[in-house]
Amino acid sequence: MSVTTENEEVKKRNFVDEFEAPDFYHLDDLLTEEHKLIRDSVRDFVKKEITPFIEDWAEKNHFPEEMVKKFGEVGAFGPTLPLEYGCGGLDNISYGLIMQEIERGDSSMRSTASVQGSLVMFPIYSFGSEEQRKKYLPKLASGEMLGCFGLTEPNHGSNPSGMETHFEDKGDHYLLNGAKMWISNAPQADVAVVWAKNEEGRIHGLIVERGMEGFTTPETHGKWSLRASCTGELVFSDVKIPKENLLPGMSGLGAPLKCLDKARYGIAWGAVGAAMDCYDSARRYSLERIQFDKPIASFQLVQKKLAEMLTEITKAQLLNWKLGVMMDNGTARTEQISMAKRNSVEIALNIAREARQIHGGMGITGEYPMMRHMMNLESVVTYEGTHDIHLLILGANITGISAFS
Ligand code: TGC
Ligand code: FAD
Repeated sequence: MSVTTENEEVKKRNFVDEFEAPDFYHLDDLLTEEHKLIRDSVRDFVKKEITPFIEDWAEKNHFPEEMVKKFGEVGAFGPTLPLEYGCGGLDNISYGLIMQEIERGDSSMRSTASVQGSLVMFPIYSFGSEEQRKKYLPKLASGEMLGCFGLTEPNHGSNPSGMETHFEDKGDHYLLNGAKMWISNAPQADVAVVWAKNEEGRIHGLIVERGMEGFTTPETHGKWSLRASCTGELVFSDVKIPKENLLPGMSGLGAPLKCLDKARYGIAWGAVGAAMDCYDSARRYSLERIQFDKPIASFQLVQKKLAEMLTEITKAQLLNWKLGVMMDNGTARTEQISMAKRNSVEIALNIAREARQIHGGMGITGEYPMMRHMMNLESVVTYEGTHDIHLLILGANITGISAFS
């Protein structure tokens, strides 16, 4: 995107990605050499493959399909799943750092990666048969296949237990009917992990493949958010599902919620990446922009904004790191993940707004990333459990009283 402005210097500077990550409390001291290597290689990848193009993709509402293979090459899909399936075999801190760096580039790109890794590969690995793992995981890890995750329905968003999508046992196959809505990657996906009820009303995961008769994926148009991600519906009209496509390992709402734990953890890191990008842009702009014969960085009100942004980023980085340690030793609870997802998205949205203000009028243009991050974060604050749903998950844990039932 190009904006008509006389300030050619500011324009020229922004053709180069000058991002410098804030690390005020030396989080690097808590990372291993391998963590830093992974983080730095994904950071370089984002500077080369995402930030030079993202404004254009977002402006044109374009999902760059070629990124799917590239994400596979950089190891962004299923990084914590075992090497034997072509995955990364990494720990959860590495996974978090990868999500942070990708979302520093753009939330749409992180969405593509986290849906594939945490919501498609993770359930196939955790609840799938060995045949299903071998059939799908290597192709999903390499980006040869793209997947999507169908939980939300037109009438059931925050309350997925009410889902209407259902399947019947027809002897040698299942017959699937219903519809899912707001599904990331759907229009381009080769394969969908779909949650549906059986005749007894028990929720199961089914693997639905593109090309199955009666299965369509209409695209959702008119989004002002996540414009470089494709979103759509999944429509099932008497779709015959082979019996071997049912995920045998777990049933009940707990199964998709387990996947959401993994994905929400990734979002907690990712949203901090978006916040870091906005903060860094504001810091650099404030040092260059002269008003009243001084850099605007010299004004106390601008310094206050920057100091508060850095404080919130630092707190969130430390929260995420500790949560990652708990994910790795198996002690992280859903409520702790809710707190981190909720906190990261809230601080990122606030920081995007404050950073936008520091850029003055220039802040509303595609020359700078804040408006794009801000619009993206309006989806991030809604999907994978809205801000208020996460508050109520915390509230139920604090009081022992669920606000849902
Ligand atoms: P509730 O009664 O609390 O729980 C139902 C059953 O599930 C069990 N459970 C869990 N099991 C494993 N892991 C977890 N984290 C679990 N949390 C709960 C629970 O023990 C119970 O088991 P059982 O055996 O007793 O039946 O369920 P509820 O109906 O009251 O709902 C709870 C609520 C509202 C918190 C939950 O449904 C929720 O999280 N709603 C938000 C929906 C949501 O997050 N949707 C996300 C859709 S996917 C998406 O947005 C992808 S965007 C991706 C991108 O582009 O990046
Ligand atoms: P609703 O549930 O209708 O909520 C509307 C409002 O009511 C919210 O503010 C909510 O907090 C509030 N509310 C609801 N219940 C309560 C309550 N008990 N107490 C207080 N307030 C309440 N879903 C998938 O399955 N797969 C995907 O890949 C996927 N990708 C998405 C991509 C995008 C861009 C978007 C926007 C959404 C995506 N979703 C996906 C769906 C997403 O998870 C839902 O939008 C989200 O869970 C909220 O559901 P809803 O939109 O139906 O809102």
